[in-house]
Amino acid sequence: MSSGIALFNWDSKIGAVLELQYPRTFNVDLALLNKIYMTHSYEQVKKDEELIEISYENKIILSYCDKTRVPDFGYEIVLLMLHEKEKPNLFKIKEHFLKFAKNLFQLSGEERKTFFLQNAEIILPKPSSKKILLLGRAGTGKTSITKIIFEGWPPQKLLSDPLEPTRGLIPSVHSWFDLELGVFDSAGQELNYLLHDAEEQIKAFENADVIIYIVDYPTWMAIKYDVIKELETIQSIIDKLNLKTKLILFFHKIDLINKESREQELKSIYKEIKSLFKIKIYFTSIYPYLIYLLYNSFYEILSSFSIQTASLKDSIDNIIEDFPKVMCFITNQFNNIVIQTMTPDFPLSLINHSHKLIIQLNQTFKEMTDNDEISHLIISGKKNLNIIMYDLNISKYDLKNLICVSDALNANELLDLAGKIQLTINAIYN
Ligand SMILES: Nc1nc2c(ncn2[C@@H]2O[C@H](COP(=O)(O)OP(=O)(O)OP(=O)(O)O)[C@@H](O)[C@H]2O)c(=O)[nH]1
Ligand SMILES: [Mg+2]
Repeated sequence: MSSGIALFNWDSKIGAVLELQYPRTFNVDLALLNKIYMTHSYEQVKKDEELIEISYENKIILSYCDKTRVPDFGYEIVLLMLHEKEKPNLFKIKEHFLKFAKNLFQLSGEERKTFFLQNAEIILPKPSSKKILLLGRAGTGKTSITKIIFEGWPPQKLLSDPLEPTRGLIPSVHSWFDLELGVFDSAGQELNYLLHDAEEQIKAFENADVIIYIVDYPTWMAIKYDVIKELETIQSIIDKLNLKTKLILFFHKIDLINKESREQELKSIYKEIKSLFKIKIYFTSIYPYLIYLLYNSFYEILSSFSIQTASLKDSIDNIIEDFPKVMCFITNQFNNIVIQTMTPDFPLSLINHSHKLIIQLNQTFKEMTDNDEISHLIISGKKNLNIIMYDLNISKYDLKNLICVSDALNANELLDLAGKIQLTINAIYN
């Protein structure tokens, strides 16, 4: 049996009836449900809320029953099954579980079901870990990217004050929602050795969920065929070691391409690489006016791993779907986009424009919220564009700002919508 959460009631004729469970594959055996029911019903005289902890086949089980409700609703019990290894976190988990259970029983029918499914995965402790390996030639930008995305370094500093070349394989651990990310930065100067030494290959590639190969524009222009060969070698190592690793290409420093011909040139580079490899390609740069591309790339890569991101995105999607031309995103302390969503009618031409505006505003907004008691900022364009930045400040999950953009709603309507989203986020995370 794996970890999970379930809600069941007790029917005096048929016994335990499972009402809801999470994850869908969570299988609780009837013997266990009987045991839990017996434990709660044992002391008939006690009529309060009960949170009971039992051990069962190397698992910890918390079960909650509000006995004051039994005369009206019968025995309704919610249980949480955990691995023994969660013991050190048990106090915190109990606190969350109790809150979850109390709220759950205040609801009924569809509302209860929705609440259960939206919150179950949040309280279920499951920090899944992922490994990202960065590969690429010397000076292509691997360490700069790592510093910006995972440590919040300002891009300008990395451009004006470059880093020393990396030596060896440098691991670092970061948390991103429910994920624990192991990021491995490598040394460009040692790439050849890494790709051709069997032991080094295993050390670097083993358990990697994603390998990001970074090539910068000047390197591509100078030694395109070597780059292609290198990508082939990387793919063949993945195949040889029989790994499930996803290979992704970052085509970096696109700021160095002449602005006038950039779009055209990127199109033909994209076509050329795609004709050779079936891999995802992201065009990136750390230049401030293009950095949203880098943020977006990581947002896309990381959100495909995280159950929590998907669930939060779904909740926001449900709220905005009835509104016209809305885009919404949530940033973390490093101003990285961690959730992004939009209605299908949001004008594509406005996406980049809004991103750039918001990047410019981020620092100012941060200073305002740090120094003054400011919770949100409204920017109204001369035409229809309205932007609202909300200070979410949910530091436990590293959610900083909620940004809502609309090309159709007026400032008040958008403020209303942002308020609704904020309430939903708070309900999930607090
Ligand atoms: N023009 C431009 N320069 C960049 C960009 N990103 C990084 N750089 C510069 O590229 C140089 C190398 O960056 P690093 O991050 O140290 O490169 P690396 O891939 O880690 O290099 P090794 O550690 O030797 O493998 C530095 O001078 C950075 O300022 C970018 O988007 N555009
Ligand atoms: Mg480096």
